[in-house]
Amino acid sequence: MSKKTAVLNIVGVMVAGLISISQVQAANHGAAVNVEDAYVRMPIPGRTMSAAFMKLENTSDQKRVLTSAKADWAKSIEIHTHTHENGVMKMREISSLELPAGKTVELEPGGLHLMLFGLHSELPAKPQLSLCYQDGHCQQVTAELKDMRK
Ligand SMILES: [Cu+2]
Repeated sequence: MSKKTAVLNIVGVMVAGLISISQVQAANHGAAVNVEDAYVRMPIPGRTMSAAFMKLENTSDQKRVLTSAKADWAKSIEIHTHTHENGVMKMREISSLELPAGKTVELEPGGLHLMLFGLHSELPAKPQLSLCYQDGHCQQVTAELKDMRK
């Protein structure tokens, strides 16, 4: 490879890098959902199931619909809600979660939550997860790992 070709290759890689960064920024901007206070509840020792909670603020003037979530430290993630049936509280999976324009939807213990299945035994201190919306946009979220027994 000549010196000139090598330089051109490097420039090519740099341009490709810049394009992918701007695509990520565009995707985040499109999402227009502010995520606050995101945390993953540390599972009970020996368990591989837990839940994640957060506040989702839709700052846009259009409703947004959360359809899925994924993380590389969990086998699968479901959107859950709680319902009361004859005085018994039950969890139920919902296929999507609507975020009305300009409103904040809270995922909190006893209510809406992200149910985490197949957790890795070592969870990162700041678990990252990806929230995906109906329009195909996905958003990276950094959560805290919280030990609720403390
Ligand atoms: Cu659940």
